[in-house]
Amino acid sequence: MKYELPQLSYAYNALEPYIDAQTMKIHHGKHHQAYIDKLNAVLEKYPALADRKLEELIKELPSLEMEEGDKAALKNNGGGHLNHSFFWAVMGSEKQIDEMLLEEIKKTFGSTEEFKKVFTGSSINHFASGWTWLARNETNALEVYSLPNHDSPLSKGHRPIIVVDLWEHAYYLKYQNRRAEYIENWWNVLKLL
Ligand code: MN3
Repeated sequence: MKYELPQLSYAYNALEPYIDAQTMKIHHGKHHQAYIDKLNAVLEKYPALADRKLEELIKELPSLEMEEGDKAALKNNGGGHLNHSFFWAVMGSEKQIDEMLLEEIKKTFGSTEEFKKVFTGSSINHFASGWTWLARNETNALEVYSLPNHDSPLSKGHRPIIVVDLWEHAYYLKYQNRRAEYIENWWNVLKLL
């Protein structure tokens, strides 16, 4: 199966002024597309994996029979595809508050504000490229952490709940080096909270 760029459920300018249309256009149309192209290229060499779910391939990566270079390509580009698809889906111009998640966040972190502080702190302190996640761990509890490159909580057996892209291509046009300002604004387009 060839992977294709998922359509966004909103226009490139829908997240303005917090995320600008130009950034969205390049991020979705160029960066995400490039990960998909490279993902398709590496999977073409392994017909036996063609029918497997990408989530499973990422989770089982260490045990897959692939050349190491191809494994790295699958991790980076498969992760790139999954992470971006997930990132687009948690954002929107209209809030769709998940009340149950909100309650659980309050129980786990004390308050929504405290959760945002923890999540923002993790994203600001993360060195170089990566993603900050709210994920459900193996005991079903909520955890906040950042992972490098295009690594995914799926590799740890965790389930992603919320994610923000920390790669400079996600914010550099509008915010340049000001990652903290990007994250602060990004909360406005996270539709779940
Ligand atoms: Mn990105």
